[in-house]
Amino acid sequence: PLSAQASKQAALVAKHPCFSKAGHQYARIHLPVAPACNIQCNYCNRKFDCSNETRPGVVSKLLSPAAAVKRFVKVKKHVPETQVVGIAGPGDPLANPKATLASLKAIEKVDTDVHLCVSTNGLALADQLESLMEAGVRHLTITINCIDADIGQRIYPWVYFNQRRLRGREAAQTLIDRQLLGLEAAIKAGMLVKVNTVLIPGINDFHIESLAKELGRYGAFIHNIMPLISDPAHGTYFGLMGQREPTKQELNLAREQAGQSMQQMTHCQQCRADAVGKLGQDIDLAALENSEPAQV
Ligand code: CLF
Ligand code: SF4
Repeated sequence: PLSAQASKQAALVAKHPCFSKAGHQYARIHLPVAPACNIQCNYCNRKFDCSNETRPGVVSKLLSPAAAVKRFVKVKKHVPETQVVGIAGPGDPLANPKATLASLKAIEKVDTDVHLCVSTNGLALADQLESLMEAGVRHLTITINCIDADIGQRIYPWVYFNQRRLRGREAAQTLIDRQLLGLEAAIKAGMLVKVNTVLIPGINDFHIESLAKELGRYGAFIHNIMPLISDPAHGTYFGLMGQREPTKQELNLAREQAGQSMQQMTHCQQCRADAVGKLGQDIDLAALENSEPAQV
């Protein structure tokens, strides 16, 4: 028989398309309510969506919390399988705590069944965890690309923390410390935590195995290793620096190495911050928005 904790976890996993392949018949909606970010990643171009969770290259239109709830109500009517509401950008949800929390709370009011999900770089997580728990968030993603500041300083040019813009090793160490603090606290609080890692050849590929070991030690639920998208056409810093993307073989190898200590997610679609629908079967929002107005 499952323990109370384990059966609670199983229920959380079953209806989430990202946390288990079995959840593929369910859909998610991302609410693009969070424009600002508190760090800079070399794989991000702030003109586009957050590469935390999103493929760069397409701008998503920001929504106010009120407009976001209207969109949810409309989408839920057309796609009743919508079981998860996620906030994943286009910046960092926790760098926009007002809009993020207002949206989550408003969703709870119109639908108490839907699962709330947040994706963050983790810098502000320890400070925001209580509010997230209070809002009913139980699914969390933290993007952790390394736990070594020498590697981190090649990924993050700056981190804005405690009213100071940090650079170099100090920036990376601060981010890593905050990510691990937040990871530990979130797991302790009972959240189901996924960790996303962007695989960057020559930068963190040799470090994935030890990273995964540490994530396993902390008790993270699942690990999602995503290939870097560095097409210069997207204008990311890595693209401009000539950083290449990993090959399929390199991605498989990293997943195999990390798989020794962490359950691997291999069906990620690197969604936009305004993605809607089942994974890999995104819905045409424009067509939906032009249909009849939502009743709220
Ligand atoms: Fe969205 Fe992310 Fe929640 Fe899923 S996406 S906030 S955990 S509801 Fe999923 Fe999309 Fe991959 Fe993210 S397929 S990019 S892992
Ligand atoms: Fe861009 Fe996301 Fe990194 Fe912020 S955390 S810089 S939005 S990829």
